[in-house]
Amino acid sequence: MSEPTNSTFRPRIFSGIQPSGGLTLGNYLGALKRFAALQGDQAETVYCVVDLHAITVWQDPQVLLSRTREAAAAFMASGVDPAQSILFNQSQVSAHAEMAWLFNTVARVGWMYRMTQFKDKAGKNSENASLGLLAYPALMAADILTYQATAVPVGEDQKQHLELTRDIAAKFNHDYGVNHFPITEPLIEGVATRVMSLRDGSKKMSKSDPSDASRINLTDDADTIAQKIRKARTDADPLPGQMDGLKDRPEARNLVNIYAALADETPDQVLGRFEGQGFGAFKPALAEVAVEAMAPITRKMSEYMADPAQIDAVLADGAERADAIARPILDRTKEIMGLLRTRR
Ligand code: AQP
Repeated sequence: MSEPTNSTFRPRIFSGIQPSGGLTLGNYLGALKRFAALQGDQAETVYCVVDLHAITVWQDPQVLLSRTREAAAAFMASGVDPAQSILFNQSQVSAHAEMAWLFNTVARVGWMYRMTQFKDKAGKNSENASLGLLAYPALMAADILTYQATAVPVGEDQKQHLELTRDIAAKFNHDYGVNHFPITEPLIEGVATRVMSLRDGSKKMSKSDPSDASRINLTDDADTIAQKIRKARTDADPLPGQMDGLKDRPEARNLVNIYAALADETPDQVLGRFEGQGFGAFKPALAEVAVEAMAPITRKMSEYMADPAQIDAVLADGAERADAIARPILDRTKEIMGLLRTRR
């Protein structure tokens, strides 16, 4: 059996975001902004609010409902157009959960224990973590491969899970002697693939970080954004003319990267203008760029959130369209595995 190549498959992009908290600037720059930019290219785009992933850690049911709608609003406010892309929430398309079970039989337990996100999230008390948190990457592989997606735009933190998706696809293809799943390409591009916490340059900006000051939320108003940037941890040194000079200054590097990503410039272009200046000059300029970029998104999000019925209609339509792609691929997967199909 020759190795499958992605040219065997129709170009299709899949990605998702968990409604496990309010979305952040990290989600915007690492994911949402790029999701919007990939529309209308040659590939079909399928985007998902992954609520089944969110419940791998406890979620208040009422809060989860509203965060799911808020995440959908954030997709649309960031430029994901439901006419150009399929936008839905994961739990409405049962093929994801069914495929995840099939992949639980393909993936190996050792693969799951190696995942750094599991180690980080389960912490010292891993015996007490949900089984879902351990199996999370098999569901993520299912999200992607149920659409035979050929490419997945993600931030750097998801790279290891993407590699596991490729391992599952390759093992399935090998074990059953088929070319059924593509070996999905990760699209980890740009200067903001890993936006760091504003309080600690060694930690990723994350929606579930207990410190609200560590992140910029997509719902923060202009004053809050400016205040968080003003208080962001930095150092006392002036800025160099090039990124090489920021190797050992993670907080400074992070703020320059954020500026560059928001302004659609390279970090060296940004530093070219601020060389020799300190954060007293840089932070107000960054706040201005951030407010200018984020204010329209925050405004559109609250407009969408004012009409939850409209969001629900978009998600219902997206779920129908997603199901129409996913169902035949799932059925074929079951057939390949020898699961008897008698209902038509
Ligand atoms: N800090 C980040 N920088 C760049 N990209 C990021 N992403 C998340 N944080 C950053 C990207 O956003 C997409 C959706 O991620 P997710 O919501 O599925 O989960 P996550 O990666 O675990 O994000 P969080 O914010 O850290 O969520 P919690 O706190 O619930 O774990 C992915 O493409 C991710 O790479």
